[in-house]
Amino acid sequence: MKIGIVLYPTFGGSGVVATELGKELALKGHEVHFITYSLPVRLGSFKANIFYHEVSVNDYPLFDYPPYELVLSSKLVDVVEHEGLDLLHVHYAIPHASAAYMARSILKKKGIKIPYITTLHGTDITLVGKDPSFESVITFAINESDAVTAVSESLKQDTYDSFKIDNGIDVIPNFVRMDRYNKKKDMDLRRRYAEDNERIISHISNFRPVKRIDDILHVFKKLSDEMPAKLLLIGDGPERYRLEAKCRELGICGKTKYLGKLRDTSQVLSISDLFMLTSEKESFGVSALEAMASGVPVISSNTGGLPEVNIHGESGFTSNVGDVDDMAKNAIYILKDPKNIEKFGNRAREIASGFDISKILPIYEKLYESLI
Ligand code: GMT
Repeated sequence: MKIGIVLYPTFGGSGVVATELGKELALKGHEVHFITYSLPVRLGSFKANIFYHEVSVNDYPLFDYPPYELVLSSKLVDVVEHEGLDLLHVHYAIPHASAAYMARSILKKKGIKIPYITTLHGTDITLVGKDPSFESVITFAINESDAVTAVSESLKQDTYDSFKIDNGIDVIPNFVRMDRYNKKKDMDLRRRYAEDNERIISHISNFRPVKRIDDILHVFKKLSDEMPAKLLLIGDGPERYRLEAKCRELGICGKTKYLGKLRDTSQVLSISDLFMLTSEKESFGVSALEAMASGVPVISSNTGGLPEVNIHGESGFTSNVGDVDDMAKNAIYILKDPKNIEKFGNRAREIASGFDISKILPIYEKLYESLI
């Protein structure tokens, strides 16, 4: 099949999932065309069957707001027509679903039929989408989609609760490549960050307020009062300055390291003893799944789709949003006993293997085939 993938090319979860999906489809022999405004960060170097079409918006003095969605729609028309695509798969409803709707309508006038699939990722529904200034367009573009998928049962329900949707929604969970997360613990790397007797706790995100990283700092303060530990924060974003100030306030700066944005997180996960994700909202939590695939137990909030990934009492523990006492209690329980780290870690990897790409890719392929 010839598949057009529209995505945000950044470190955000939806972009990562869309890029990894495209790479896997290409490996299986499909022709994949990424259509977005810059090279997707996870795309890496040249790969067979993969093509990239850049959407660049010219800046005219008249425009206070350059019309990205219109330029994207025109680009979709162009690529579908000239590359002979079979379908468009758009990740993140805003503005990709409405751009795909526009492109499909234009192409219909030209006698070309192109279905579009919209994959909902989370904030396009739970945060941004709920903004009344987007609502009617989102509802329309979702309802018009030839197929709609959501990355968790929880997100599917949120979508039905928040919008007037009369279209079906298939849940196709996010995935992981297990073989990429089976790295052996590199002791030299580990010793760069921690002494042998210290536990390593890690977190990966885009440092937005919805991640509630303050809670991680509070939990870390409590657990590091009880045992030697280091906290590794991977990623970057708007909360960074405030978090650094918070670290100073809590007196944990010497034990906290900011590693910045990493393209490949498998190494740092391989040296972690515990992963934390304490979000206010989280439709799925790909970073938690990647930690689990690395055999790392997870302490998370129980919001959104997180309990569908991090199974309470098995791969780690889930707590109510903001309940830092409960999170700290659970983290200490796991970290105090190396046997617990191993037991929860092994189960985490086992659960993650249920989300291996080999299980999820055929579901997408089947959906594509049903539409073309
Ligand atoms: O989590 C973010 O802030 C990024 C966001 C995105 O849109 O890229 O991630 C969302 O999509 C990911 C991939 O499906 C999910 O794993 C994340 O849980 C989801 N984020 C939220 O729901 C907050």
